[in-house]
Amino acid sequence: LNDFQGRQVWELDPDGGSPEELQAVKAAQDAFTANRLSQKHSSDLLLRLQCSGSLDDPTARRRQSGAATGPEVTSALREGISFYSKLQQADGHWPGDYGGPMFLMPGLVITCYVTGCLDTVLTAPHKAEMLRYLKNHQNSDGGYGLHIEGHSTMFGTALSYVTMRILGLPAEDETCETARRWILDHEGATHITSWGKFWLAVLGCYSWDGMNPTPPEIWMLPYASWSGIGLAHPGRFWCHCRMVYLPMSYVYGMRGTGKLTPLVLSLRKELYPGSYECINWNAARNQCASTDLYYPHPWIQDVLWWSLYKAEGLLLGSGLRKKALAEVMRHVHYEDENTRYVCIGPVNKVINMLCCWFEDPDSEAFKRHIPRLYDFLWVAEDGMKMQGYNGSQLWDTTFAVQAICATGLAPEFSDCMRRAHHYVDVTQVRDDCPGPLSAWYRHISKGAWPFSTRDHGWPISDCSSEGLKASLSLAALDPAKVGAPISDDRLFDCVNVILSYQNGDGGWATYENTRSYSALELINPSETFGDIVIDYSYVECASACMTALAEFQHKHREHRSAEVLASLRRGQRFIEKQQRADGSWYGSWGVCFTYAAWFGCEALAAVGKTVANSEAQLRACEFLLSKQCPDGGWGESYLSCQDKVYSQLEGQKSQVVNTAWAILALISAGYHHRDTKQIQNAVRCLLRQQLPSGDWPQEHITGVFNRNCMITYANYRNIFPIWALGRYRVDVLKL
Ligand code: LAN
Repeated sequence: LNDFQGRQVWELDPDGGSPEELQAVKAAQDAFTANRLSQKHSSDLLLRLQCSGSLDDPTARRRQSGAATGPEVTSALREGISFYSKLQQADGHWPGDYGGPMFLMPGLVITCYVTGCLDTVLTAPHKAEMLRYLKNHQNSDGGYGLHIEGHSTMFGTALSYVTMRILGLPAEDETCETARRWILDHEGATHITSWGKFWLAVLGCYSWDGMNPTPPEIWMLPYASWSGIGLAHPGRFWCHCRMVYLPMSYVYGMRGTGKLTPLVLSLRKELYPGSYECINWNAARNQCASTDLYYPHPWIQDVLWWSLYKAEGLLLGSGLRKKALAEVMRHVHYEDENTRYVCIGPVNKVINMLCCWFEDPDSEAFKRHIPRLYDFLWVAEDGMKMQGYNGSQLWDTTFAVQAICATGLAPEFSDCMRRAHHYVDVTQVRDDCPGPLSAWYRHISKGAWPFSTRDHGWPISDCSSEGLKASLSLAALDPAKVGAPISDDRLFDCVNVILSYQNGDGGWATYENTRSYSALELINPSETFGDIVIDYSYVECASACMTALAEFQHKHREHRSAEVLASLRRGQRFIEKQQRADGSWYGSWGVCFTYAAWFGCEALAAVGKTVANSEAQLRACEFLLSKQCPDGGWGESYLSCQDKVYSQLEGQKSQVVNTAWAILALISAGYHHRDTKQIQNAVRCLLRQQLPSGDWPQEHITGVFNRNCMITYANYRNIFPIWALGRYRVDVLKL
């Protein structure tokens, strides 16, 4: 792993690795393949081997029965932190596997194939590792899920199938054969979701007539809200939705399709039960396999898409279309240039690249996209995957800093803290994007922190807040050892960003303010993702912003104090309103109710609420305690996210990450002043799970987005046990 200021690029080192290390890699790869149907999660062993020099026996535990005494907890923490500090890179960030979704790599491979750069971008080892990944993540029924733990879907299966074929597997290969059987048994690839239709159309094995329109002309609608229609302007969409449909509307609007190669012609035969020529494309527009359907189209979409479908006859090739396409490309270039060609996410990254190629195959813009493809690739023992972002560098680093500081042992790890400080320092965004911001539908960025790297640079409410909290924690350490604190004016800029992000409902959304009404969700055409159209207020984002403001106010009483106080009061009301009758909060970005409980309790604690003076805190704790497993921990299934009800893992098996979140929630609510028995049981559970090296095992997937798609946070298994044990050590054991 070659890294610089958070940029992560895996390169093949032909002379790398001792014979023992190479053998360990091979053994880890084989073990994954042998267990792939029961253990779908890689443990990021390539990284851990590279950094720590050896691999643990994942079945061996550090101690048989951990007693939650001071010396036991402290030594578990020392071992946990020293192991984890070995994974830190020289630039100060913690890298880690950020894979999980199965629909991303196909976009990259199809884009490279269509633009003719497949063999220059992907070397033979890249392709071999990608194929290893695809073979490993096939479900037992032959299909592929939306994400690595999910049931088979047409979206996952048809796209993975096409990817394997492009990467060189013959149709007769057994993996291909079983996947193809799944596709044909489920009525063929016309039943893929709309984003899948898009990729197949780009490749040339699906007709543009079978796609509901995404006309670029929507960018020319008036934006102002008094015009009514302005409330549906794409500039008001959630930035991820906006930035995906932007380049998609360009490719759709010009019907961008690659060359009809023999492979493409053959795929036309392989993907459908009948003949390609006889497909009814108009009917195919609205076909979607029941396995894929998470958000079915409301009837209003049928009316809307039908009208636009008819309008396409007039728009295609018109002067208006030309103008709209040019306008869209201005925004594509702006996004490319302001993210240094990383782009906001893995979907628009490759569609933007495709747009640049369709606009001009010899363009500088297209060439600049290529080196940034590698920023999204990650390799682990399950193979090479495309990640959900260019990494989670800043996010993990700010959590790691806060976790280690919470243990009271940070002075023993001052080298580690100094490096982390450096990363937090260089990753803060120091300027806004070029203006006028409103013309580009952008929020301010000056003073914010992004999720991954400075190069990426999109500001986020809760990443800014975690960046601010980490900076405050670091400022409390010895500057001679960890470096001079970030200056006050830079912290003030961050506070300014956080305050600017608060919504009318008192909550905070992700990258921007909420810009329109939730009724817009009626036009969410994705079928498989929920709540993508606008940026909503979230408990997690609100909590992060509130705790950051409260901590900031502690140290800087004088700065904008009236505004900060008013903001905290409005935030408190939002958090209380979001709490369900049973005391729980629904988590949108982690699994799920245990994740949100941590945020909910922390937010209330930030405004002085504990179980001693708050009904809401007490109900939150009682909810959590009602879900504690017999082994003392918590084990929540990802099904909680899609079903929106608490879902226990089979066999009531607990997970270290859920357990740690629950402990953090209970302690922040002050539950330990009432009773410590349940918390102690949970702490013992974390101690028992620790591996001899100080690591914790990788268990089920812990991240989520848009209700239905899961994403891996490989660092969480280190960060949260350390954080929870640390708070137990300081707040409960008073060490
Ligand atoms: C992320 C990753 C980080 C995450 C947190 C900061 C943890 C969260 O608190 C706020 C939302 C945010 C920023 C987030 C939003 C959705 C993202 C960007 C992702 C989960 C990473 C990948 C995902 C993105 C939408 C994937 C591409 C798929 C689409 C449907 C466009």
